[in-house]
Amino acid sequence: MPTALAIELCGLQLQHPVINGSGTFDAIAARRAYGDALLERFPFSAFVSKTITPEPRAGNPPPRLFETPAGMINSIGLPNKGLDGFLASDLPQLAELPVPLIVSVMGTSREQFERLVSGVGGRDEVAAIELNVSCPNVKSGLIVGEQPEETLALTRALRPLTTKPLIVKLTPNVADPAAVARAAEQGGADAISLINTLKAAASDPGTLDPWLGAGAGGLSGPAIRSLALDQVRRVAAAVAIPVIGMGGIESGADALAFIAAGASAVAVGTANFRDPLAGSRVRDELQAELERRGFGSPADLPRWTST
Ligand code: RRO
Repeated sequence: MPTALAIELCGLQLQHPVINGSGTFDAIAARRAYGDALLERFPFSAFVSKTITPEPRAGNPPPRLFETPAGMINSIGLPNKGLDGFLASDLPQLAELPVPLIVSVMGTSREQFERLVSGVGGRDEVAAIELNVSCPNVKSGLIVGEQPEETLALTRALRPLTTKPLIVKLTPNVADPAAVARAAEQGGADAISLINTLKAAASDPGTLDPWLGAGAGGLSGPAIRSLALDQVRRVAAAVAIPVIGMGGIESGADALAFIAAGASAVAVGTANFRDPLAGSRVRDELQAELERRGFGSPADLPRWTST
């Protein structure tokens, strides 16, 4: 019997466990490039938007990218149209995607987060909200997610503002991500996603100055996969809510490892830049892997956390 990949993730019915990492797939540009073919073969079972902020932002000065061995450093700096621009221009287009929409939001204060969650949470087109408390490229972007007490207070304050599922996106740049995850769960989060990028820097080989315009950025790709797997393992063992695992996932075997480590769903990020259909390939390979091992569904896979 073929493996059934469908899962339920904090109330969302998903056709398979593979979604995208926020900011790694521009669905609006992809629709322009591929037309309705994108909708017919959409690579992910839910779409996570690029993070938005209350006001428009231009982003960081260039250069914004650096290729590393087995990875990439980004210093994008959250360019976006702001909440009003997003609701007016991006949301109607993202609502045409054939999968549930998760909107990623980031504020630099509790009030800003409240504005974002109220603004986005009231829209029928939005299935869930991801709270980005882990951006390495904006001053104060990391502060909440580095401290369990701050994460608890923020999640608690936002929880009553919406009935939509709240997913808290964690930074790997802390000693104890499980403590932050527990705080988010205690504050009322419905799921945890991790990892965001690791703080990193690159040197211009000629001048030896910092390569990135902002001085430093966040590392992603296969270079961080083992670290991500360990953090997913630790967080999944610490909370009862579902965990969305990501960090350098490029194949069905990678996805399977994250699920075995305790993830309920996985996200493909950096791999999308090289291959916009990476998500579909990971899904197909995951299905083949599960079938080869005789599992009827991802939930049947024994978890590290249950051993
Ligand atoms: O826009 C970015 O520079 C960015 C964000 Br918001 C994030 O959460 N993680 C990242 O690596 N880059």
